[in-house]
Amino acid sequence: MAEKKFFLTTPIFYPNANLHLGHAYTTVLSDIVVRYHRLQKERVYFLTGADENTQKIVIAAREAGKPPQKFLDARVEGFKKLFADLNISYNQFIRTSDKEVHWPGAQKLWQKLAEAGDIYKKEYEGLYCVGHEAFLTSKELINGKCPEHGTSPERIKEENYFFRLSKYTSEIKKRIEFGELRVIPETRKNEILSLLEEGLQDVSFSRPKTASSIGIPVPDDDSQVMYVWCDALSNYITALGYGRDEKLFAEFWPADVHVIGKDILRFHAAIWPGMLLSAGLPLPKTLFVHGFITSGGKKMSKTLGNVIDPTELLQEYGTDAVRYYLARHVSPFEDGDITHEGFKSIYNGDLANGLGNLASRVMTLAQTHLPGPVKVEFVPYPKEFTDALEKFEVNRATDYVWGRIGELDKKITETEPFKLIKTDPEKGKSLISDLVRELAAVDLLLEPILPGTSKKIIEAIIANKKPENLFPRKE
Ligand code: ME8
Repeated sequence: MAEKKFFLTTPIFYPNANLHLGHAYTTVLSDIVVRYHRLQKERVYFLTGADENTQKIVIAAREAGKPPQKFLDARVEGFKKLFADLNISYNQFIRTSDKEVHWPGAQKLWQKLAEAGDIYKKEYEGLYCVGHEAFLTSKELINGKCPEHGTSPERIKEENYFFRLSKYTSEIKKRIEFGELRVIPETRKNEILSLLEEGLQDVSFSRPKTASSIGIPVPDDDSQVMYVWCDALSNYITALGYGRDEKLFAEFWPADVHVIGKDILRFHAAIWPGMLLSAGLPLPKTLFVHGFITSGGKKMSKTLGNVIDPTELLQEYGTDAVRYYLARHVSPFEDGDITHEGFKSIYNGDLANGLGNLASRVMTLAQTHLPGPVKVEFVPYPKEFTDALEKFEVNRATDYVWGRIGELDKKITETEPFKLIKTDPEKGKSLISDLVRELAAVDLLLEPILPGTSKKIIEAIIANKKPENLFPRKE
């Protein structure tokens, strides 16, 4: 049988600001899942990137006193640096400003929608929120302001192209209801189904081109540029060569999973399937929708000054400490809170005293008492662990690993190998060899979650030597 393919995407992030811990969460969760699928010997493609053709960039670049493209390049370098520091194993980083990689496919997709009769011109008046990059209804405003961004939307009256999304309401609803397009978790599925119940409105899909606007020209009409969400969503197929060189597209589309946050569910579960249906393309198999990380009980925001910068945590604690925290202590389904104090106490408890101490205890015993390295064998992953990862529940998978760490710690305390080795050296050695084998089995489970640490531990086992201090205690 041909090996299974697995195509996973993250959202493409806006480079108007630096990435914060929320963006890191989406990306680390995705990375753990793809690493697991690679270890299952599947053919994996992992896509991430930057969403650049947005009005936010024009504004941010102007504030920074830089030309937009220079501004974008610097920000994208920052994204890539962060992803390298988080050990993110993406196959491709797409930039929607890339005229060779992204634009031909975005324009081809537009043409498909037009050929299907789903694009039409209309005079439109509405309230546009740049923060959302979307029109809001007056019902959504509080005191005339967008409740999420705290800004007054612009009243815009212009002629735009519209996408006939309303036409696809019942088809999308059916696909989601019957699980052909799975929306996980159930609460998000219900949320989108009730939205579909009300019926979808057609959406404005272009904006008039102005002197300062950036964006992909609408095919056959240079006076308009594509609406940023129409442009951005198409990245999931243009990255694979749609409209350019369709080899990867044929191999990997449809996506096995789009990982997204709850804020962009509507775009991914309504507009995107609508576009694909209109173009006659298969729908993604799964949308995995995670909750939000809050800081001190509040949404992270520049104005509140409570944004948690992953770079600071990485400098202080290292790559795998940040991966560990995000993997285990943030629930993928609910909003989760993080504070600096909480991070430190978990670091000391679970990593310094937990995993780090265990690896050091076992390998000190092995180095002192065994004549050479213990031969370790591959142990298949237990079902509890694979089940959790198949469902994207990296927190449960990590709980399982820490359960095993606790058991191994307990076994050392109960069997007292440091005493046994004196009273009965043969039995003592055999016990220590067992402990090394069990450490190796735990280490294998760590590979997708903490790849750097996992490598250090297996190298120590192979060399029969105590590893360097993996997680120094923080006072
Ligand atoms: O929406 N907690 O980009 P974006 C958890 N460009 N995750 C969070 C988060 C938080 N507090 N804040 C952000 C866009 N995220 C569009 C997407 S896709 C075709 C276009 C994560 O930079 C989460 O994944 O605003 C959320 O969906 C995404 O960042 C939004 O990133």
